[in-house]
Amino acid sequence: MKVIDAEFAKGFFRMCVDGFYQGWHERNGGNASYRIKPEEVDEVRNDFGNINGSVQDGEWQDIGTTVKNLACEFFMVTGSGKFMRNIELDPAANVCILEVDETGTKYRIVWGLTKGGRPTSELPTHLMNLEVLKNRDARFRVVYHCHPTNIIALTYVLPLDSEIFTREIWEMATECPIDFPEGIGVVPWMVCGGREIGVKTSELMKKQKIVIWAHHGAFAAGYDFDETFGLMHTVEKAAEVLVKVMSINVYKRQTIEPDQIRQLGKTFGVDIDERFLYEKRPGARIGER
Ligand code: 2HA
Ligand code: ZN
Repeated sequence: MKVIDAEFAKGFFRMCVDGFYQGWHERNGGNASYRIKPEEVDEVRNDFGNINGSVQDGEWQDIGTTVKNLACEFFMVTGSGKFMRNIELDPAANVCILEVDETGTKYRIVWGLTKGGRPTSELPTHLMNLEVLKNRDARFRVVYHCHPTNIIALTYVLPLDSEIFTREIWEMATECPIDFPEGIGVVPWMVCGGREIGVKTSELMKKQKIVIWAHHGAFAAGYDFDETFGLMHTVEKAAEVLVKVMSINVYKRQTIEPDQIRQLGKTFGVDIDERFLYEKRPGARIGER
């Protein structure tokens, strides 16, 4: 089967393009990765190395970090400098499949990037996240990074504190504590595109599946494309509500209270992390404890 006809590839392309239409991928902003299942690799293996007559040289390159637990696995990832918008028009030119070698330090491109290029600049972060997530629960396969406006806006006005961010976002939509009961991770501003920010992000991905990069964007992880995109969409929607609430007033007249969040946990059978259910002092403004 051709890669572009495979269900996993179609799901990957759709997630990227849907993000563009949400306004989360200006220019070449954002990137995505998917740890391909062995049976899916088998389905498309005969399409590797030859796209429209353009044969990838398949040279091994340094990842820039070590991901031993991903050795010999295959990944679909977006290309560095490529625009998500163009994935709709020509997926094979903007996305690639790469293979990680048996040491977990090198990769080679086996499909895609037909007009040249390299995998996303955030490859170290993607692979380190996928490794941590695989160790946590092998069903995790998708990591998605985008630049959602309201989430980014909040990183200028809320303390860069995971507990406060989570709590304020949770209060903005009933589904939030149910969808991400482990809360939101927050990384302070750092230079992107390297190993250091990847280490920091993957540390948080040991427990959480949504991590915000201050003044930059967010990373979401999930078992499949719908779950991952849906998680990002849910957090960004709640962030939009919070931006509107904060635009009207610095206080809330009423909100979803900690005991009500606990009730949600019981009703829906999810383990809500008590860390985020701190008592606020009377008269606290939004973003204060
Ligand atoms: O340009 O979003 O974080 C791609 C990015 C880098
Ligand atoms: Zn980015």
